[in-house]
Amino acid sequence: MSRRQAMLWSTIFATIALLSWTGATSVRADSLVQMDPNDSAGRLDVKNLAHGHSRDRIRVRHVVSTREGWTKRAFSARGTLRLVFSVSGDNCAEAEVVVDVHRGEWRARWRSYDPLGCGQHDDNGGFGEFQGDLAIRKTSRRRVVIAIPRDLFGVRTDDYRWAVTTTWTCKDPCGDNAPNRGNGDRASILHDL
Ligand SMILES: [Ca+2]
Ligand SMILES: [Ca+2]
Repeated sequence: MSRRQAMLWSTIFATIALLSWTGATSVRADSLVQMDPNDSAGRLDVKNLAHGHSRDRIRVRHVVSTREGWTKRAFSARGTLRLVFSVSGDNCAEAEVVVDVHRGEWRARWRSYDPLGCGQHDDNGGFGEFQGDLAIRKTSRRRVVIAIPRDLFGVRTDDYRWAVTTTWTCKDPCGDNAPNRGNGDRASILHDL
């Protein structure tokens, strides 16, 4: 096994261990680690994404890991982080989770996104009202875990996909889409709920 392969497996095992540790998530066949290349400047260059379930399967856990660390203060001033979701089978995002800092604490909120689908924005610019706060934990300088109740995904859970979009204010445009076949309007990691 090459050194690079060894490092990759080390990362995968570390993430699986994290999933097990953060709320007793079971490692199941429908858990996944999706790597993303070093393809962005700024501190929110995504290294890998992971998902899994809570033991009771009520919540779906999403883990975003970056190559560099980021503090709450720096993120507030310079960063954005969004998870986008498609549950309608068209691979176009129609919901998102927006991460921010509110009153000094991490916050993650769900809202509908482009509900008419595939870029057909409604009178609200495509965004619905935020629906409550989700469970979010910054488990290290480089990693955040967000748990989403399955109920939010609706009844069509056979084609649930997600992706992550980040931005970071820096000299040149900074930001990342992960995986690279996803972007702000597409969600391409298939997750069997
Ligand atoms: Ca990346
Ligand atoms: Ca990327």
